[in-house]
This record gives sequence, structure tokens and C-alpha cells, in this order.
Amino acid sequence: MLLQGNEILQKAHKEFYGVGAFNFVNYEMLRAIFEAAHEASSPIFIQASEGAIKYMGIDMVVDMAKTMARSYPHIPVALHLDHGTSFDSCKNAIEAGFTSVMIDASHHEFEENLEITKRVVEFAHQRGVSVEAELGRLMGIEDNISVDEKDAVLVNPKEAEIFVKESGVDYLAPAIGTSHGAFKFKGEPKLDFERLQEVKRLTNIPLVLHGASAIPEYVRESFLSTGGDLKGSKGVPFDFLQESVKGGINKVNTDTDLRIAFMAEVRKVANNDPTQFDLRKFFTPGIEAMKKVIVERMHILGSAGRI
Ligand code: PH4
Ligand code: ZN
Repeated sequence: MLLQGNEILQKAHKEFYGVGAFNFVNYEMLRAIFEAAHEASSPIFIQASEGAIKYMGIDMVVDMAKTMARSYPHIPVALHLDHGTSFDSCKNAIEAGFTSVMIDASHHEFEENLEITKRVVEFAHQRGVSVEAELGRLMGIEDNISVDEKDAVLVNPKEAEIFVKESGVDYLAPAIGTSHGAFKFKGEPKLDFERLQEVKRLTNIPLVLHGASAIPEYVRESFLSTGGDLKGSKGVPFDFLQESVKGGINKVNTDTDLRIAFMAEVRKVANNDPTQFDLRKFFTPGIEAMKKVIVERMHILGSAGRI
């Protein structure tokens, strides 16, 4: 059975650990996530973006998630809409069976973000669904960024306090210097942990880290060794992830690491045997590679062994 997102994150919030929220666009990713959760005895968030929903079809996403959840009844799991861009997008996901939605209106002015989020919260809560919202913009921060520039893109803790009180949102994604994809930082990785702690202190709800892929060295190496190109790529180091969890992050969004790990294996099979065209020969090692990345992450975030 799919659980309400808040059931999983309230526990993580009280006990100060992070739960991996893994994106999926097909059966192989979903299977890797569940097998990893089983192996590490960890709760999970499985999440689909609007792009993933468009690719798979919303009923396929929900049915696949429910079928997997039924096969692993001991694993606490929530099905989450990642980066819902409108009220209608969240409403459709809720009506289809999602148990958690993100309304991402962070590109709007504060007041408008608040209004849209309030509407989603009201609709979702009446139906037992949890809601995530975002404040600030997802982008890396440079070493030489000025205080004013930083304040313009990162979350404002005082605003976060007001936003959470007035919207009734269940969890919040505060921008603290991460970004999506494989190229997160130009120089040394840098996140604003003080700002994060302040947001946690003032809101006292579960917090979410977007753009949290680490691109572990062995994953990068594996991709490069097959002739892949990841020049200039940089993820969030493991010790930063742990520092984030200490600072109050409870949901840790991860997609890029899985994509790279999977594609490295596909490339490997294609390079090693140009005559191969059995899909299972490509995807089986791909699933194993993603599983390894996920299990490792569960240990780093502290969600392993929580069930
Ligand atoms: N996400 C994943 C967003 C995926 O449109 P799309 O399916 O490509 O969207 O919300 C993350 O925060 C993942 O961060 P990562 O890139 O560091 O894995
Ligand atoms: Zn994201």
C-alpha cells in the first residue's frame, strides 16, 4: 500500500535522518529502487516528474507503483509528483492515486507562490495527500558570489517561516545552492548550511534537498570507461549530504546518479558485444548498477535499517 508522504517524513524529521526520493521513468528504475529498499531495509519515496508522466502515462506510473508496493508490503513507500508546475497538474496526480505532490511555483513572486501552494494544500489535504513546496531558485553558488546575489537566489529563512505557517505545506524544499543534473558546481562544491539550519529552526518541518546526486567516482569512471563524456561534472559530495541531513534535510532527491549508473552498463554491453540486441542483457546489469548506488545512498542518509 502506498503511504501518505508525511507518514514517512515525520518519522525522519523526528529522528533526524534522510529518505532517498528516487525518480523513475521505467520499470527498471522502479525495480532497482524497491530491490535496494528491501536490501537496506529502508523507507523510500518514488517520484515521477511531469516529463516522466508524459513518457509513461499517468495510469501506468500509478499502477506500476502500486504493483511494486504490493510485492514489497514491508517497505514504507510514498508515490510523489516531482516538480508539479500547476494546480491542475497536482490535482491530476492526486486523482490518479499519488500520495504526495510537489507544487513548484518557486519561479513566481512570494505571494503568488503562496497562493498557488495554499490551493494545492487545501485540495490535497482533503484527500489525505501530502504537499511539498519550494522557495528560492535551484542553482549552484560560486565562491565569489556577493551577499546580495546570494540572498536573491537562495531561500530567505524568514520568508520560509511565514510561508510554512500560512500555506500549511507538509515539507519544504529550500534552495541552498544545489542544482539539477551532472554539472552542479563550477569550482569547489559549496552549500549554505547555516541558511539551512535557520530554515529548519524557524519552520520545524521536514525539509527537501533537490539536485542531490553525488556522481560518485566509481559511477563517473564506469561511464567514462565506456567512452562516455562527463567533462566538468560535479555532484554533491557524500559528506555534504550528511551535513545536510544534520541540518534538517529529510527527503533527498536523486535522479542523475541512477541515469549515469544505468547508461554506463548499457554502453558497456553495447561496446563489448556489437551483435547483442536482447534488451534484458542491457538492462539487467543496469538495474544492478542503480541498486548499488541506491543502497549506498541509504546508508549515507541514515535511512538504512529503519524498517
Ligand atoms: N529532481 C529530478 C528532476 C527530473 O524532467 P525530469 O524528469 O528530467 O526531472 O527533482 C531532482 O532534484 C534530482 O536531482 P539530481 O539531478 O541531482 O539527481
Ligand atoms: Zn528537483
